[in-house]
Amino acid sequence: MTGLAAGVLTSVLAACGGGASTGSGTGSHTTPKAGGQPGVTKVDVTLVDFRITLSKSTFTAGRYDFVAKNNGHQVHALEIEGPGGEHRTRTLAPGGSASLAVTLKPGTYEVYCPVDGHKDLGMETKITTVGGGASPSNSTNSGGGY
Ligand SMILES: [Cu+2]
Repeated sequence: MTGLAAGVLTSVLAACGGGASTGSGTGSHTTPKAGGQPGVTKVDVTLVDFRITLSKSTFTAGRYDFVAKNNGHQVHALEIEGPGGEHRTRTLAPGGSASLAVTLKPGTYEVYCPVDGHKDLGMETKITTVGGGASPSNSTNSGGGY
């Protein structure tokens, strides 16, 4: 008969040297690490008569630089409204552009043109921001017994 010494929880030497959370952190996009403004994602927003097109359709919470370009024949502007308030550019003449720095939080944002009537004509879209793909800070940490 062998005494099976199972279940002996010796103090596990977690030898993970300064690693962040392992696994599943990878999003589909590669964010260039080397750059001027870490963590800021640029999004191109094209305004035409009467439609808004974003260069990006999925958003995670974080900092963004929305660059609006008026490719239409009328004046347009960009407004982003949602958790945390609203942000808008100045009114842009045809051919004009402006950028808008926004920190997106998890939730739904309305993106539209605030110029009279344009929203009803179709210059409106929504984006949904999800909490960052980074795993939550505390995983199940069932270490010590009582
Ligand atoms: Cu407009």
